[in-house]
Amino acid sequence: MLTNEERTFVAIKPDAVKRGLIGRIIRKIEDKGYKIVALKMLQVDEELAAKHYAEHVGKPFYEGLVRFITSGPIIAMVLQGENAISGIRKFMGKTDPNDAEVGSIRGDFAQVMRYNSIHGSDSKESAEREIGLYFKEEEICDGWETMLEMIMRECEE
Ligand code: D4T
Repeated sequence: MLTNEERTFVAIKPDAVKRGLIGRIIRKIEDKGYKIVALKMLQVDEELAAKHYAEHVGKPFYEGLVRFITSGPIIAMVLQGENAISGIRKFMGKTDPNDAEVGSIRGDFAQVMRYNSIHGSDSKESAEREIGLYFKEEEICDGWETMLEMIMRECEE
């Protein structure tokens, strides 16, 4: 059994969708072994964008951020795994792609802060809130076993 299994919300942003990076980003997530327990493509409208980015209302970049996130479809996902919230944040790299480590998603796939390809929840509270914004409980499918879960079940008492 994983000792600190967490669920987190991840979105592939419109820049990455339009650049044809969906498959490559999901490939990295699957290679790492995170369990994708929900996934859909959707167009974020202004109402959903305002809820998602409520913490940024009033900041100078807010209007541009909403314009961007509503500019095309996103891929919304729920991922599950050991320390998945902080793990995915590390995996994504810093918010500004110029500071993001090479090998991270933003480090490898993005150049400009606003158009930084991927979003991931930054805390347990954000994860719960964001999962609830994008998914109904019945859309989350975790009743199956990843290879890592199988290996651990076989090797642990
Ligand atoms: P998200 O929320 O998209 O995963 O990004 P982060 O958690 O890494 O960063 P954030 O919430 O501080 O910013 C949200 C979103 O706004 C864009 N942004 C941010 C921007 O366009 N200009 C800015 O000055 C900042 C700080 C990038 C990500």
